[in-house]
Amino acid sequence: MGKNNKYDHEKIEKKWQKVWEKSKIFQARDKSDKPKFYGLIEFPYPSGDGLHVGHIRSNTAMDIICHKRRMERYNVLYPIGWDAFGLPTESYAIKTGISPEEVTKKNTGIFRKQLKSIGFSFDWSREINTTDSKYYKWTQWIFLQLLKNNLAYKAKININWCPKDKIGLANEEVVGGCCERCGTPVEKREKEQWMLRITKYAERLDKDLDGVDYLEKIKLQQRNWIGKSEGAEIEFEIKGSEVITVFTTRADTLFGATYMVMAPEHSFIQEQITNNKSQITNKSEVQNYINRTKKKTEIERIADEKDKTGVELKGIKAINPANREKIPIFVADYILANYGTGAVMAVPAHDDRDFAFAKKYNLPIKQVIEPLFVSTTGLDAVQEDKPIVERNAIMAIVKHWSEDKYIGLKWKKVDWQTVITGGPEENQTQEEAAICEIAEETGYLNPKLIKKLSKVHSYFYHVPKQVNRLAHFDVFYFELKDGERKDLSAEENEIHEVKWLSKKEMAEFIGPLSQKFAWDELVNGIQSYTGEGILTNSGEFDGTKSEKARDKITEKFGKKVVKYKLRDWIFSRQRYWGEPIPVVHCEKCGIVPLEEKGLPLKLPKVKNYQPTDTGESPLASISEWVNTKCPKCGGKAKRETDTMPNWAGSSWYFLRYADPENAGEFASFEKMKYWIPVDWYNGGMEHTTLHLLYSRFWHKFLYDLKLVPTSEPYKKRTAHGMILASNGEKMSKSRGNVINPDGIVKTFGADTLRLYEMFMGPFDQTIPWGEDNIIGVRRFLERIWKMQFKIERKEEESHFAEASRPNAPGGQAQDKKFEITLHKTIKKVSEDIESMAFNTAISSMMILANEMDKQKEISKKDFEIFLKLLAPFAPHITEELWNGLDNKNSIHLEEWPKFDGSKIKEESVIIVVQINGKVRAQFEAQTGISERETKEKALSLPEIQKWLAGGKEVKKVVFIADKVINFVI
Ligand code: ANZ
Ligand code: ZN
Repeated sequence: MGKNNKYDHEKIEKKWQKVWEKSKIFQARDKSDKPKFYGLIEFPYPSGDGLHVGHIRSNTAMDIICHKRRMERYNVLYPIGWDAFGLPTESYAIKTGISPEEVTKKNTGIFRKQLKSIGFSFDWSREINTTDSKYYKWTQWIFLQLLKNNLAYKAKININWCPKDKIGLANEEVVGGCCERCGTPVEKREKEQWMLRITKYAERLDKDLDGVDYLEKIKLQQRNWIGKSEGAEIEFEIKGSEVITVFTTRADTLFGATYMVMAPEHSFIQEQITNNKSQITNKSEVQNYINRTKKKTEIERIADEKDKTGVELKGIKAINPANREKIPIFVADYILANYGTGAVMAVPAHDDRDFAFAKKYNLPIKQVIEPLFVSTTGLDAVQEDKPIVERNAIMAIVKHWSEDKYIGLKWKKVDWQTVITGGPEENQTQEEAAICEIAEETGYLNPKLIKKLSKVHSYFYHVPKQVNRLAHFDVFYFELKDGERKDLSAEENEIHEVKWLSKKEMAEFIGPLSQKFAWDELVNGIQSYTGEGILTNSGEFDGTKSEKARDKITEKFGKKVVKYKLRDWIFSRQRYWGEPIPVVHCEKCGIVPLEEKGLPLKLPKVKNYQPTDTGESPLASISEWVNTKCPKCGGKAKRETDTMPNWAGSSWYFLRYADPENAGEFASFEKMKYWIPVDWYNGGMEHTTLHLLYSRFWHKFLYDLKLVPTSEPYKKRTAHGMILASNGEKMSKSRGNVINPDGIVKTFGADTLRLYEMFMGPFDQTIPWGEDNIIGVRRFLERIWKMQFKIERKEEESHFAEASRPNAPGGQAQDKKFEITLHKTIKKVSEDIESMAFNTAISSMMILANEMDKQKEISKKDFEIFLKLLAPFAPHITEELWNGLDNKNSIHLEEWPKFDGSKIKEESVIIVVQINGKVRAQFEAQTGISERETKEKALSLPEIQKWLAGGKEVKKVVFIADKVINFVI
């Protein structure tokens, strides 16, 4: 074998890229006996910057997974294409006069060449391009189906308008009130727009998340974006005019609604200020206020936490339906027009925003919920199966006669820190009971009642009595007149210690939540309480728990409703470089869809790509194209000149990969039945709200038409962390900090770059670019390269072969150790790839390489196993070395190594758990268990939890590996 001593990456990489392309080993088969695996990455936008290192990180990750699946004998689809409509291309065209088509062609050419130079195992035979009319024909076709099914409509709406880009922006494209692309402050403009009724799918888009395997944080983002909220609509009468419906999630607080607030855009207000008969006496003030709020963006309106503004509608009142009280009505911009009903009942005692507003405008604050604190953790957690015993009780906060200090009780037998509490004897008022308890528990004889605080309730498990206690506390604040004190009984002295504490110490000292609440109220005054509790000041509902009252009050005064924050999708742009919307406006027939057989409606050539100042698309100026005939009546008609947003093509591209050449359908059902759903989709967190939601919506719609086989497009979705520039900024051309991979590929090789990017840090974390360690990764590959000269070519020497032979002669201790390392590495790499822990997979291979290096000779089989593990990460060098070992077929078609579980069984150890140096528990664990795992496991033990009950803080952890963990509390 003519071995070359030098690791010539350039030669090797080019050579194998050619071989793979010719032998088509990475092409997916539409029919196969093998199970299928469809791995997907977000197809790139071919920008003028070229590929950047961020693309390589995410593409390599999915490439590794797809390589492993092929070696696990799956029929793998790993496709690539171009999401090529978009503003940067258009802006470039405006600047240079070069057509967007040409720009796109040039840019995709660059991207393609770059991607190929990295050696990704894409199935290049399925390459698609959203700007290809053979592709967008089907984007247009799907739009027509949406139109036919009443899911597309035109509406005049207020849109966010970027005056620089001259483009309407979706809410999500507005960041901090500015255009996401160029940073220009966004204005409001009323425009007629195409809309898609995604809201019709809100419930399913939310609910079906239960059945997919997305990262929890992605599900959460989707759920927050959809914003499902279950509540009630309640009608408030307005004397002499009409009824206003409010939306509330807290109907239980209805009796505490002391005023009403409406959004400035609410139709009632619009109507009242133009109506001559209206009783409002301060119309011009109201009108002025409305004009001022128009200038704010939605984000500013809700973000203005501190400074809530509003104006009362003087001369009219609303009636609270629960207690028939007349309450004032305000217009305020913290109420959004397009959420709920655009009007709310304000309950300052139990809502933070209303509280701030009420304070500012001096409005009544009426408490209707008394806090109820339920213990759910620790020894006193409520036990469902135990009886409930109710009891009236008192809580007393007591201040020193001359200092700013307060009494805290430190309990001696149990781990409690409290204020003074107790229960009344018969014939005793609550106040008398409190004075008695003070004397009994502390000996102080002369307390003076200063004030009563809010009543609180506490629900917990009473350990000595073995019942669930529901205690209703009256809370008193006393100041001692003097220090006169009787002696405490010996018995009492055994129970607790009396401590004098400063305000600051008290806040930290008090354990129970109900007592913390009382203390907080004393120190900071009454705040809004937004939690659950027990009703008060609410007529027949007094004493009812808030959750239950919510239903009962809704039943009596309103009706149950579900609301979503999700809005319909603004689906038009006044730009050139997008899919033309395939409809005409006929003078007689109105909006008429083009005939499906006439699709695609191609983008015409224009001379000028600049949008017009009236905000119309450049298409509007091509009269030969605009003026056309109506497909229905044959009369005069004008084409729609808006184009689709760049989210359109990406809403269904994964379907097209299943059947990219199909001219008769967007994809054949049979092929989709095989390939869909996507088994694993990885992409950026920045796309987990919009793109993911939009494509799930289109997919569900197509599913309803029975055109796709599943109701969800993606089985599994994960996300990568972004690569930032070395100074922590986002990489972008305008900042001039984009790292182009070409130079690195040339100097170090694609394999080094791939491996390096996967080794940089945890895959899901954002990471700044740095090249310091690239040389280390390169040296690792050079060491592997040199190992080929140490191969002992006798099959018997393989530890792997031995592993599968039960009676293998026992080797030396060194051999045994290597064998364990080998099998551990197989296990680690296999598992780490599945959890996308690529960096730790690589470090385990580095450890194995060290072990191999120590040996004088390496068996061929062992080396081959190692190469197979490394192959998905560094496909070229492994292929070359594999080939050098006289293997005929590609390493990438070999079988993925399996580990032998019996070889890696580890001894277990007993870990002792201490609290403040005293042994309190122990447990069994695997040798080498990490500090973090030890800590987690120890803290979860009930014997340990009980020592930490009542919010005890762990101050220090002492860890001796495989032996002891000690918590200092
Ligand atoms: C009375 C109330 C009492 C409320 C209380 C909360 C606490 P989510 O959970 O996000 O759906 N609200 C309703 N429509 C609104 C609008 N257009 N703009 C601003 N706020 C609006 O929020 C629902 C709650 O937000 C509703 O419940 C309402 O205030 C407010 F102790 O009604 B609530
Ligand atoms: Zn017509």
